[in-house]
Amino acid sequence: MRANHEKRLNRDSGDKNTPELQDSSLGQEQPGTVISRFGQHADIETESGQVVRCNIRRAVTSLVTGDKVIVRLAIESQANSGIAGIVEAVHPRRSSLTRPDLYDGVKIIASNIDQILIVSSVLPSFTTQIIDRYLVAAEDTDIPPIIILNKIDLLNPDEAQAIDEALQRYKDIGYPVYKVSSKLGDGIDTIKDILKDKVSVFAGQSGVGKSSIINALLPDAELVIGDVSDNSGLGQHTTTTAKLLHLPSGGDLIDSPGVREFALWHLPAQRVGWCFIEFREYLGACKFRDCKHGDDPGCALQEALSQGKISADRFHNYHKIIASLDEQRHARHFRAATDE
Ligand SMILES: Nc1nc2c(ncn2[C@@H]2O[C@H](COP(=O)(O)OP(=O)(O)O)[C@@H](O)[C@H]2O)c(=O)[nH]1
Ligand SMILES: [Mg+2]
Ligand SMILES: [Zn+2]
Repeated sequence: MRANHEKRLNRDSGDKNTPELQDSSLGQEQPGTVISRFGQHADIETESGQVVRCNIRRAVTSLVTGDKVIVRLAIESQANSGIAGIVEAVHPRRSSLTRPDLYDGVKIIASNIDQILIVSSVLPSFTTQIIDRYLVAAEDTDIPPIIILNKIDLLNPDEAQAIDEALQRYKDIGYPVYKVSSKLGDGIDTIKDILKDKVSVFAGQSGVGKSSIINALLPDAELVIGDVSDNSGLGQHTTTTAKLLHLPSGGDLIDSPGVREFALWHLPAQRVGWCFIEFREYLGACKFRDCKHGDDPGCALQEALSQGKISADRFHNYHKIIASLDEQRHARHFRAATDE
């Protein structure tokens, strides 16, 4: 099957293994993009902009929103099935977003994403710890993150200064930072520019204003209102149908509650350290290979901290994240055990 899959990617015509659509009723292979995936079907957008509900070849073992595919459309519409084509093959992904799945480990929810916009705000209160958790999650996927501070209309001068200092630390290590108010419309044009020609996702804690920003970008807001919130903890029973949306101002958004709340779940401590991008140059330089970067002697990170080369806040958040991941892991083991 894999060989067939390869062949199809090379635009070869292959065998037939679906009863619903016979090759004789299918047109030429053509490129498409997965707009949305529903169980055994997917909505595929062709290059002409047509969106067609399709079956999926068995050889295509994984298909998610954002995937670039090869599709063949039915020549005659299939009476009463609503199925009008078949996904023949999927191109390798240049990036993918994952979420925790209690039994399967990693589950891919969307692909081919260019950037993650991490939204924060002053209400719920501004915390670098949550920003760092999202940054680590983004770095782990290798998708460049951008930090957005929303609700700047609510900032009082005292808060503003403390927050500016915190945000400057992110700029110093190379992250783009933007301040907006979806309420007043401040900065929304800048966000539109950032999104142009890219596939983006918004992520962030509930209440920071993700829906509000997306609604400001998408006048046709019906598409994004009415989120079903994910209350299932690890989310393995949630239907997270991520949807790819075209923005009128240019660029695409992949959105779903699962995408927005994509988060850090389990990473080995070493990987978390690597995901703090400014720590990278010190990793491996500690005296002990298994250095926990706590009070271990000869710790290169502690040294960098004492020289002011890394920020105390980021270092603190690193340890908080490691501690919380340990807790989470224990909780999950416990839950898995009691589920039996
Ligand atoms: N003052 C102010 N409130 C905002 C702004 N953006 C969103 N909100 C409010 O924040 C709350 C949460 O917004 P929502 O978009 O639902 O956040 P989400 O959970 O991240 O999608 C709502 O009451 C919004 O009206 C803003 O720029 N300024
Ligand atoms: Mg929302
Ligand atoms: Zn160390």
